[in-house]
Amino acid sequence: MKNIVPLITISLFLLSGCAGLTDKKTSKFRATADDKTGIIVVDVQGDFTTWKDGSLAVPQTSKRFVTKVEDATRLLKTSGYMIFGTQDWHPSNHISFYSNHSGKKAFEQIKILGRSQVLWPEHCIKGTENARILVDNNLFMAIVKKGQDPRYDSYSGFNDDGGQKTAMLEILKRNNIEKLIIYGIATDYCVKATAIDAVKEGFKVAVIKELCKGVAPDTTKKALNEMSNMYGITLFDKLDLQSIFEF
Ligand code: VGL
Ligand code: ZN
Repeated sequence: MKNIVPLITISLFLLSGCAGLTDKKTSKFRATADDKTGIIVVDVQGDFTTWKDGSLAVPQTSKRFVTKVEDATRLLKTSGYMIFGTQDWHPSNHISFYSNHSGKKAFEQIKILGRSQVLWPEHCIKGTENARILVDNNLFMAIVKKGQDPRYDSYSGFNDDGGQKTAMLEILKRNNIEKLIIYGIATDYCVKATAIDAVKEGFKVAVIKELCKGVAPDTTKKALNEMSNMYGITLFDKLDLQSIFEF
């Protein structure tokens, strides 16, 4: 009988502790990540940045922006999230380069076998300095290369336009990921395509707006609306660990 009071006290203490761990709403003191949530950093490569004077430099991609993305990624990694990356990685005869279509200019849109293709300046040619990922490579659990087949473009980190899968889905599944936080370059192309394909593969998806930059304002606005309204993707204005933990 003597021992019962301390026992009850200890049990109540343990119970409240456990509830605190499982109830996300009361987990203010818990900084560790939900291990079902992964991060995808999309195409933060020299050729897409003004910082590195890239051939396809997206507006407002200064060193300051890239540093912000890297700091955010480091914070997420330190908080326990697994970080994945995508890397545009083209051969020089890639179909998306205007220089491989005689008489065409950069940013023209053409039809190839019924698909519409934007023609880009040569960018992210495999093995070149400006194809490197500018975020500390040590932060990544895995980096998935895309756009390696000269015949197909691949904005999405999951599949190319010919329907060929990358290793992304396999890697995420192997790591038991069910939810994804996505950001990077460019909002209106590779971030959008990667986020939408992630939804199609069954992941719950959020995009962090402040950690993305788009090629053009109109397509960026459209992309954000489409992601949110047609695919149920959550848009966070900025990185906030608590909102991501509760996501
Ligand atoms: C991208 C255009 C061409 C992107 C890649 O990363 O958004 N855009 N290749
Ligand atoms: Zn590309």
